[in-house]
Amino acid sequence: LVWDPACNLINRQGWHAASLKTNYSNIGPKPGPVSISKEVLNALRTRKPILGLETAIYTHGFPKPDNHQLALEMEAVVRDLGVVPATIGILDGEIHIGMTEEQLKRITDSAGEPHTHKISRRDIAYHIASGTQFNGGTTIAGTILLAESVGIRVIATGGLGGVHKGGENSMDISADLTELSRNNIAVVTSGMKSFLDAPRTLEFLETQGVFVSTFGNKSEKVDIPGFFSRESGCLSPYVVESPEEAARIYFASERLGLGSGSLYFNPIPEEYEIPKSEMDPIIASAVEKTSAITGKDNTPAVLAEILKQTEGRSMEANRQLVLNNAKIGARMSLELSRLRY
Ligand code: PSU
Ligand code: MN
Repeated sequence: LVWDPACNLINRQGWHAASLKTNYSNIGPKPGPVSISKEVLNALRTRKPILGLETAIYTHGFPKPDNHQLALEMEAVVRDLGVVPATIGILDGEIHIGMTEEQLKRITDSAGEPHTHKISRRDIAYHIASGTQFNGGTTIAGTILLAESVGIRVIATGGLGGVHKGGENSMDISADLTELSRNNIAVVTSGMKSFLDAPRTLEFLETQGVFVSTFGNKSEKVDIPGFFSRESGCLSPYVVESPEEAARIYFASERLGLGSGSLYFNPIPEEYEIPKSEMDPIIASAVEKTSAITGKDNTPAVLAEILKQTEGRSMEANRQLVLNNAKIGARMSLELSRLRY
């Protein structure tokens, strides 16, 4: 990141980003596609801790109007801990890093509309080149790459994409995994649902050099979590005991210049857990019913079917775990600031 004389932020790719559009005349002939909110820009300048937040969960995970409520709550829990939230997504063809309340309302309101798309790495350029046509909820992959491009290093999310069951034939492997491997970033998530192939996902992440850990007690064997349930039947390669320890691990990777990311699985709080034995048949049936839907539409279709089959019960679990992840991510970001400066 460099600062031009007009105090605007320019990232490695040469995008410039300004919160004040009137400043564009000072920094180049054309405005860039990234708009950083005043609050986030100020936090970057003054080295305040920031936490990046994804938006695919609002556009393709949670139904209206709960998605809007959740977006507000996510920002509130982060702010309560003294960290600046940076909700990341696309509105009217423009990338936003940090959204105002009005912008959060607009992106959550546009969930389910035909011009609101799910955005991963491969989708971004098209949606920016198409003028003001599209809104976009960024997946973990999309959020990682945009956060990293402006220097945001910790993001909190709900569920991670992975290698789909039968992925050895279909080759359906979420770009979340490759994006984790190519950016120096720390991601907090509550695991992947059992419609994914957890062992193959772990193998893939190992090959890609991604550090994988789960919050828990080092003296016990700890599973990577299964999203709605704390167990997955699959042991976590590493166990970390606190957000502060997680921040130290991430900070070491940054100082080493590894250039690859790290994952911190945070199991759903016990009181909100839906047992694996209860979720597994529902998920199996959801996968079966949506098997004809391929590509990027598959994950949202499975999620919608699970919501239907749990009669909305999965939603409260999802809400609680993602809010908890925001808290843990915020504490990591606080500690990272302390370690760095
Ligand atoms: N799993 C969930 N909830 C979600 C997602 C996955 O339980 O909201 C979203 C996340 O944004 C994740 C994306 O990054 O789906 C993965 O999609 P795909 O499998 O198409 O890569
Ligand atoms: Mn996929």
